[in-house]
Amino acid sequence: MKTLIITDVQHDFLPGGALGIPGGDAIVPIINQIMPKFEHVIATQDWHPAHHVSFASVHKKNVGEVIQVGDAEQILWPDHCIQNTHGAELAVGLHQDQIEAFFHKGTDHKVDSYSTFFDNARKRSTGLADHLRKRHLKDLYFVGLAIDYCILYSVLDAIELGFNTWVIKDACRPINLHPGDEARAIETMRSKGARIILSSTV
Ligand code: VGL
Ligand code: ZN
Repeated sequence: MKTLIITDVQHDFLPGGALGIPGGDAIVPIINQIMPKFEHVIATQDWHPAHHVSFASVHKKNVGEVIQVGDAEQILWPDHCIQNTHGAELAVGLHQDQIEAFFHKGTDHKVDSYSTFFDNARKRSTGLADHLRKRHLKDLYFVGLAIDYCILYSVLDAIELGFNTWVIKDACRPINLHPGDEARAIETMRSKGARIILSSTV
């Protein structure tokens, strides 16, 4: 059965948001249009406590700088997707009646989390994999933001966990912190076995 994973379609990732992604709002009608073609729909939310380790403000550094946190590199972002704020809510225009479960990531203030399955230290699971396995949901279609972070790392984890994985490219957008990040993300996902498709072929 086909499961749609709507990834981080939150106000802070839309144009005008704290970490606004160009064209982020343009994917909302596409997602709404294809949603009825899926038997299962799940949404994820980047869900940070205030003063999260990934915020440049916490370290009094500039957005985009990279620092060392423990043995991991951490890219510094603007304050974004703070729990229970408007910026962390799903886009107003997104149809929500078909969404059967919500999963939150980035909740530990000391560890960032791009994948919707595990935090970046791979210590904490969000529970998504168990949820899918219990229901025998094996075919995952990813849409949302951002294709070069959350989608990329979620897809790589999904493949490693044994799920069949598709990325609906025109229903995703990149941050493109470095030019070419989107193309590299797509190539990496494809080379690991993800199928990259367009919404018109779902
Ligand atoms: C994300 C940057 C910072 C994402 C989350 O979900 O793609 N990107 N936090
Ligand atoms: Zn984040």
